[in-house]
Amino acid sequence: MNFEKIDKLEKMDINQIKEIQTDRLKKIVKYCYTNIKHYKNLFDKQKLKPEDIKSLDDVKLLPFTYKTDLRDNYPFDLFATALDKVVRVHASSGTTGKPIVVGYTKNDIEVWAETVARTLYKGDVSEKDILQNGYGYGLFTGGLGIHYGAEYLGITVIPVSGGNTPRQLMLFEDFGTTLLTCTPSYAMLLGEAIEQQGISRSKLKLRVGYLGAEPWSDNMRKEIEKKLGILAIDIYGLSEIIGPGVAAECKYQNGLHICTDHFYPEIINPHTGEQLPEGTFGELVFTTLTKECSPFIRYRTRDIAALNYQKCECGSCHYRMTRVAGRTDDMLIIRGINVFPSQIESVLMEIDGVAPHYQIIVTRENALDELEVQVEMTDNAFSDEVKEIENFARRIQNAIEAVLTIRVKVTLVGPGTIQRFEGKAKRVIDKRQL
Ligand code: DLL
Repeated sequence: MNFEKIDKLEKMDINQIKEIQTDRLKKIVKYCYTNIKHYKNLFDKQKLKPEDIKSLDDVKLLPFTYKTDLRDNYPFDLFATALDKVVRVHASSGTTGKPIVVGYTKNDIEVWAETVARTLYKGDVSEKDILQNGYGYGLFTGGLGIHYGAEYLGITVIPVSGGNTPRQLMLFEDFGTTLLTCTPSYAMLLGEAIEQQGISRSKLKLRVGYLGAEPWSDNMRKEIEKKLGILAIDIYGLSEIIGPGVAAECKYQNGLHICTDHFYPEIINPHTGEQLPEGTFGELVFTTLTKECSPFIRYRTRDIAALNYQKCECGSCHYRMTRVAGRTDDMLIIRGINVFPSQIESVLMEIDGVAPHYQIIVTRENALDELEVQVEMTDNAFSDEVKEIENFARRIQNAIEAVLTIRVKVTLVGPGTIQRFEGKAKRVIDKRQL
């Protein structure tokens, strides 16, 4: 079902892609100007006319859209269509106050299903596959987004949502689940539960996991692949742009292919707004090229990544993004040094005896920032010998300090102590009053 269509979209050559992008860009700019007051005001202030946008290069003339614009226009003021054309809304909770809201027309839902289908397609799927969807159903885009994409390909969906781990394991065994979709932290938890229950992996048919919605490292990927016996594919998306379906790795696991005929990507310097060349890390910015209800021009994701324009081994010419290296707003500044939680995770995952669970705690004492990393030990590494534990903690501390170049305190905790997450993990607790 729809496989041929997806295959064609994924195998378009670069000239075809650029032609479609240029045509769609011109149309969406005019559409936003005509249908959304916020954009008309911005364009008028800048003395910019939709007709000034003639090529992809002209994207840099366009104004940015920020998360605060969505918050300021809560709930529906940025919608380009009347509510009677809107068939669904989703919302993503911000760290403060009201959520940000996005709407979908019938056509938007169709495009979304197609883009998620393109994500799933990358794992060599067929109608025979059975997908267990562990992303939360509800206002979060993960559950329903994946669901429609899987149905679009005729895959059997188990809409189990997140949580209730014993039931998840039962369904793996009884229904013969082949594809798993959930956050990487939940996949890890499921892998551990399988080990703890002594379920033999030969009894499971799990083959591919489509994991995303939160940052994770390559080392964590290896751990998950080993525990679940799957190919773990990194999938990326955000509610503002559509939800899941924005980008996904193929089986070569060498960057995430963006659906560039729907979402036009740029990397910019987050401080100056200037476009950055291929391969340079900066803030990822997207212009939606086809959305009807919630189109956005140059949306600032705050996610840090780089772009790769080269054709992939899998044959796709759609630009790839690296895995997300951090967020401009997740970056901790500790005693003046930029620290990304992902750097700490990478170090931890390379050390034997460390479980893939940790918590980063930042405090400020006498105007001095202190960074503490609580690290969970595996059963094997856990010891009653104080000296052994101290040596182990020092080894971890040295490894982290070598990467971050600042002092850290490492606290080792026993197996099963650090909080587990069924959805997105919260790894950083910043207690500073900044
Ligand atoms: O997390 C959409 C999604 C659902 C993606 C299911 C993948 C799978 P939001 O709740 O709006 O949407 O959160 C979006 O999550 O800006 C990133 O910071 C982060 N994020 C999403 N995917 C990844 C990933 C969904 N693969 C925000 N790696 C984004 C790192 C990710 N961060």
